[in-house]
Amino acid sequence: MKTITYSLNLLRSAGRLMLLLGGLLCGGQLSASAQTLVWEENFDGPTINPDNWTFDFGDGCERGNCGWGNQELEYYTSRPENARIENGNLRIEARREDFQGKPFTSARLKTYGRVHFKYGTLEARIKVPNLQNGLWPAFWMLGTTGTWPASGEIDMMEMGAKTSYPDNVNNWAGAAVHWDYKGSQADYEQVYKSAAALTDDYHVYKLQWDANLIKVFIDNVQFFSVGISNVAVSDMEEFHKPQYVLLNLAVGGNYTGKMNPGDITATLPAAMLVDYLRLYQNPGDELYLGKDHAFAGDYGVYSERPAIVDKLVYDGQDANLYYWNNLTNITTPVPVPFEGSRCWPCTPTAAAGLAWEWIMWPRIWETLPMAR
Ligand SMILES: [Ca+2]
Ligand SMILES: [Ca+2]
Repeated sequence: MKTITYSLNLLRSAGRLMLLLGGLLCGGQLSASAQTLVWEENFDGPTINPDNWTFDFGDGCERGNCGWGNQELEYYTSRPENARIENGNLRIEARREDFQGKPFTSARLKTYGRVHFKYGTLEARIKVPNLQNGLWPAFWMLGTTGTWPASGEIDMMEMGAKTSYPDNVNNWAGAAVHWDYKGSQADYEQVYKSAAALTDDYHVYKLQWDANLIKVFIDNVQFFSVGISNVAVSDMEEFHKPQYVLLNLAVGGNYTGKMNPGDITATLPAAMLVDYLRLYQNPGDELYLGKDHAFAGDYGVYSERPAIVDKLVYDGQDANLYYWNNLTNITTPVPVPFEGSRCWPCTPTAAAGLAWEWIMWPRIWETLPMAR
């Protein structure tokens, strides 16, 4: 699920890096049975758990990346129409509807800020819809640091590739890694071809990731492997840093080759169902759970006078809540806005009484549109 498209594709266009990687691709065994279940999401609550998930919104233009770098045709929302819990599943639903200037809606969920990990075995039980024509479901990961592709990307499952049309689109699944190789985008992909349509039922898509190898399986059949240990040669330091998980159902775009709304002939609404995710790790593997780093207590916008009528409503899904300061550039987790000299002092010792309010108020006025 590339987020940005570059013209240079080292692995697909030339043998140079392929040869380089050839020496890195090898067997090797991970001992999944020795690993411990450290995180799971069964989607069995009444609503999507904000401890585990947040959303990407819009068509990508909001972050200067229209079409999410792939000329996708959907607008992502967090509305129940596009993402909800149903019968113990996460249901991501693509719909045909005009919304904010786009002809389709869908959802893209991620564990950013909630669940980050380095190394482990991650499996997800997923059922994808009939993809013909134009749907693009994905179960994938991005690095928590760096700008793509230097953030690193691991795709455990993508379906709907243009190369699988017209006859095999429901039978092909791809896995891939994308990274920065000495200043240029590098990609490596392998495809799983199933005799039966993968869209007929649930399948377990699994990543095994350790310091030596990234491997991907469907129903315990391995179809992808890449060696990552020789960082000096492969420039794959990206894959030795924590990543977070994404789940989405895109409509159209470069991967599918369906670039126009009229090309999308799939029956809609269409749903990608996720029964569960489970993460197993060895001792020493990194795991960051956002809920373990949450601060206790009450938070809000306070004033000594007058009383604030409007309230800041934080639901954990549609908004991010940041602490601003002008003293320290907060680097973990990133990105956290750092206001530098543009932020007035607002520590308890900076002022008292009326002066406190004078100092606080302009900053709040500027940063909270709902207060106007
Ligand atoms: Ca790199
Ligand atoms: Ca479930």
